[in-house]
Amino acid sequence: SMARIPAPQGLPILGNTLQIPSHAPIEHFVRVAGEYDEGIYRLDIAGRRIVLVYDPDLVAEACDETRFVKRITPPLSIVRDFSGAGLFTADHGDPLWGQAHRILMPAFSQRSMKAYYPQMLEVAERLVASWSARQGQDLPVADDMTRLTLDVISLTGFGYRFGSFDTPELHPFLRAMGGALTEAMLRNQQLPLVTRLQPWREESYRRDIATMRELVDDVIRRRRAEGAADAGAGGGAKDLLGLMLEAADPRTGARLPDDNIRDQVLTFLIAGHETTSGLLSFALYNLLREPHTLARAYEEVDRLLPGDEPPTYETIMKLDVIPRILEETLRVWSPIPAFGVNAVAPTTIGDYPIDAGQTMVVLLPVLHRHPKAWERPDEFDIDRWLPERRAEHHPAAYKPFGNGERACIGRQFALTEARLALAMILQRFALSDPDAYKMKIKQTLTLKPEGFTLRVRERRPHE
Ligand code: MNH
Repeated sequence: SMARIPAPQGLPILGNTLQIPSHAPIEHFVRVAGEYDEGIYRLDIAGRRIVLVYDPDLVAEACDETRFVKRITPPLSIVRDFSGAGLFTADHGDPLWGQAHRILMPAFSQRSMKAYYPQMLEVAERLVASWSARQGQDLPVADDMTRLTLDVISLTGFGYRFGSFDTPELHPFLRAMGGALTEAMLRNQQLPLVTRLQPWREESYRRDIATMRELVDDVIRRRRAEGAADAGAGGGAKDLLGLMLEAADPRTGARLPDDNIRDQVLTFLIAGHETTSGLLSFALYNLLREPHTLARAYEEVDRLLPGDEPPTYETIMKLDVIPRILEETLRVWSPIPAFGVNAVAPTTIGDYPIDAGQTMVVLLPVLHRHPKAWERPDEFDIDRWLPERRAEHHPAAYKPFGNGERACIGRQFALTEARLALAMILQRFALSDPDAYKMKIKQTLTLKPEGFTLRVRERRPHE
């Protein structure tokens, strides 16, 4: 027998639109989830119906790719205004997705991570040098992690230097990106009429998109001027941009059209840094609150990286405590808090009927702390990620990188970069948080801790 999907009461036409705080939609969705033990509920937002799922058994069904696929619906259809048919915002079945995916896959192999390592290290050294020069000051964690991750993806992917640690202000690209992502989030929850009533927003949205596009054109122009032969220090023609400009799709023989290359460059500039920055910021937040785990991390770093020498790729791959800190951080604070899939045909999940085309939103903060899947879900416990305990995990209760063929292509890249950055921070610095920061989430589609600062002191002061 069929059950009814529970739903909070809404208004005629507006549905639940007015109940959603415009700058904190995810916090609201999580709060509402607390009222529905069913693990599923629906909302009517700005004329669309979405079904949110967070019971691990129901999520397992929503992750069945024979019945649910990624369709570009809001907010991703809005992000498409600037990222076009880049990998993130390409529709299921778009041939450009397959072409770009096959061309770029080799750039995300383990071998490629090793090839990027010297450049990752170069940027991580800029971070620790910058922190060393600012000992005792309040360091803006999310801003500095953004400097690190933006410079890493642009250098390894495109041979392009932002030089983010050279200036006290963040690069204009970041302000434009923050503005555009925030606007996409707001438009997702607004009737188009309301957006149209505020024409200045359209104007600044267009300006932000133009700023990002100009940067992308500059990245591509520089590479074309250098020529592929001597491009980039660490990999040249084999980096993301080199592959896109040179390589043909192994299946169809087709090359990527120029406008798609621009969409991909912007996609990677955004997707390739924003979330990893959040991961590192949340990881540092967790470490300051978990002295026992922090001590274990220092013990590991002191054992594997005893002197002042920068870590090698091989050492980074030997780490065990730090990667588990990252995995547990992605459980309790997933930088991407939700992803969407759509039903290909009428179906059911659990006892609930689902219409063809229905958008399902997998709500990660609730899934990742669901008592059906996790013991003591609110505890930060890196030993959940010991090999012997992984097997006990519910197979659908952990999705920080999304699902199936549309899961994150940059997972290894992010985890390699984050291991390195955390290891170097802990090798060099004692951390403190004299203001005892209280978590305040800032959402611009992705999540970050807002206003989080920490202080550092060299562990082995140089004479
Ligand atoms: Mn990433 C897709 C999370 C780092 C490039 N990424 C996704 C999705 C999630 C995600 C979730 C699926 C979204 C959806 O289904 O709509 N990504 C992360 C997290 C981190 C991350 C939590 C860091 C931590 N991502 C990175 C990095 C890169 C990257 C680093 C690039 C170097 N991600 C992508 C791309 C996609 C994606 C590209 C789209 C993949 C596709 O659909 O083919």
